[in-house]
Amino acid sequence: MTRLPVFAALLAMLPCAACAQTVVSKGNPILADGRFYTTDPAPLVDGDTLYVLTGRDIAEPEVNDFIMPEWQLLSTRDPASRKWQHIPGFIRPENVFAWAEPARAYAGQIVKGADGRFYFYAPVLEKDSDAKDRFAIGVAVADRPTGPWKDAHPAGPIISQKLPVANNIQNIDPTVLLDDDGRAYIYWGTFGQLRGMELERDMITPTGPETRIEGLTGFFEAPWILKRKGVYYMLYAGNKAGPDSDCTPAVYYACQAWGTAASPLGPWTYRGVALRPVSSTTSHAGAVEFKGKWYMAYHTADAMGGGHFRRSVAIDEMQWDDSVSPAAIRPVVPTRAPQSAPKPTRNIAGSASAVSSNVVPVQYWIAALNDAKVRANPLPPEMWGTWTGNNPKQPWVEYRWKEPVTIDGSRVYFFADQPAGSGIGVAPPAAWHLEYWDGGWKPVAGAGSYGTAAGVFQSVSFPKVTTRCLRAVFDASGTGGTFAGVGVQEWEVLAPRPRVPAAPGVAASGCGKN
Ligand code: FUB
Repeated sequence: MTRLPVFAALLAMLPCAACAQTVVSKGNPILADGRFYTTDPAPLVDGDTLYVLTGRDIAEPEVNDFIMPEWQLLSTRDPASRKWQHIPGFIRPENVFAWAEPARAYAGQIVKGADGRFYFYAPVLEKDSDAKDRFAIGVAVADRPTGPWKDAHPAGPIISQKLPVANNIQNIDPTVLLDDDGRAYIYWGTFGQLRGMELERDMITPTGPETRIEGLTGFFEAPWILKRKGVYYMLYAGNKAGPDSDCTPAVYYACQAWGTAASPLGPWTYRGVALRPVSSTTSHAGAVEFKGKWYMAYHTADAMGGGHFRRSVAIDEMQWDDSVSPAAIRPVVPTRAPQSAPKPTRNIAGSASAVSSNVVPVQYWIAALNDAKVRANPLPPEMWGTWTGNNPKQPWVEYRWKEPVTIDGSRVYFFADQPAGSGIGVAPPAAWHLEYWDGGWKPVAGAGSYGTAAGVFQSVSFPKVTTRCLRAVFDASGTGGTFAGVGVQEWEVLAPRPRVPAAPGVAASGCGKN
């Protein structure tokens, strides 16, 4: 061991209350200036303080990966005051668990035990394991939420692909309930696999059996267990996707869904959606009662420079509907810190509603067309696309405005994972053009040549037209009746002069028949 890890390990043994920095937040996300991204919130109430354990994303903006070296701690005595204590660098996996690798400090939870001590359930990578997936769940213990923390089970994890029984899932996202009768239950899992198991009263030792939890429709990951008025509630990231889904239109995104059970290991019943999809593709939440009010903490991509892998914790009140049985979680209304006024722009696409010729496959999201975001390394829902494996020859997208608009330009940003001319994958279109509605669809005259290369904006300008509906029509690339998909990250429509953007469009009726 070199000196540095010894020093870091010694630091981990010190209580970290002294490392706290005071932050006065402007609203959600709590830490919004992009210096510290906070993820995977796990709230905990102890006495007069609300703690929120969080992870930390440090991925560069174009990196699509969870680069998460450590956990952080936020705490407040009054969320309405917006005054928080922030302990960055709170715990690192390798400083507490000798058997763990640095990094991948995924979603954990701190729970107060019946003995008054605090138990930290942490998914970490096991250093020396030949398991196919080395994620495993360790438990650390402390006398205070701020630590110092020590491994409560130094022999290694309590759950892995080998323990307490063999499983082939990714063992992450633990959540633990200490029931009123002193029995404790742990739930964990991701990629649609949810497990539950009783723990001994020591909060550490699995008693088994490891149970598959079924009945929670669309379960993807991030379970959060809570009990209220004798009913067990499970919040979770659900990704049941589709145009008519109550959860999410695009499969990469998730809602916070919830279900209930009359006993801790089920059977469970799906009940509904507690939080609509947020701006990050992952949705991870925890809910607690604090000083007579319920709060849901969740993460979003809303901080400065934020993204799907640069997430930040927000907190809002969560209300119950006690007029029904079991009591229902009312959908949480997300709030944001006041935002500065939008800058004037010629792009009026944001005030239109978008439709397309295709039934949009669930990996894409048509809302990406006019979200004013272009990314170097987009995920599929950051674009509209047609790829299904059997791709249309001439798809189109259409903007509809509530009132006629006068326009004289447009810009399209194509996505491609195949070269021009390809008939497979997603390729730049062979050609495209604009049509506007004027009692019938008419090609926009005088637009000159339409560029097709992907990865840059392709601009056209043309003499003014006034219309309520505009289409971009694409000739898909390909030969012999086999066509590549078309992908568009952003489609802008330009008015002659900049103006303050109007509010996002409400779906207006179409102009033509289809
Ligand atoms: O932060 C890493 C992973 O992303 C968590 O474990 C999941 O719940 C999701 O939020």
